[in-house]
Amino acid sequence: MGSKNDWESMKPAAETLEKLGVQSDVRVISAHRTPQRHHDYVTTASDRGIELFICGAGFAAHLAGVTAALTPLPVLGVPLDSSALDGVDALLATVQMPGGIPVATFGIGKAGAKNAGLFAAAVLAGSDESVRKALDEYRAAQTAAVPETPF
Ligand code: RP5
Repeated sequence: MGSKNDWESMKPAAETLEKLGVQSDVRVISAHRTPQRHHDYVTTASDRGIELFICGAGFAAHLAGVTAALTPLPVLGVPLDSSALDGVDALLATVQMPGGIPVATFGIGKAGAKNAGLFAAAVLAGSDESVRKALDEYRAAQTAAVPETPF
């Protein structure tokens, strides 16, 4: 995420991954203010066993796009509502990638972060049976929690 203040919005991604038994490495890395940290972290990620990135940023959110420029690994972008434009600026910056450098973009804020966690797990489930099982159980529990009537 681009700043420490983004953690509140991005927490649902980490919590969802933890619930599904997927290990994550949470970092504050700014595309604009810590470009060298960003470059070093992303370009050495494969060697550390990282399989994909979830990037949350607000304002002119370049974190996900620049991450995608530095790695062939999947990049999931979560636009955050930290500016006067309530995240619409970050949404457009994240989703409107030029052809050739894809960023899978989610909704603004906490719901987007949660879905990014679920989507990341779905990607990993293709090659990890325990994650697939955890996702099945998550869905079953979610369904069971929906009452048939509001009374
Ligand atoms: C912060 O500026 C935001 O919440 C956002 O993530 C960030 C963008 O960070 P930079 O990458 O531009 O430093 O206030």
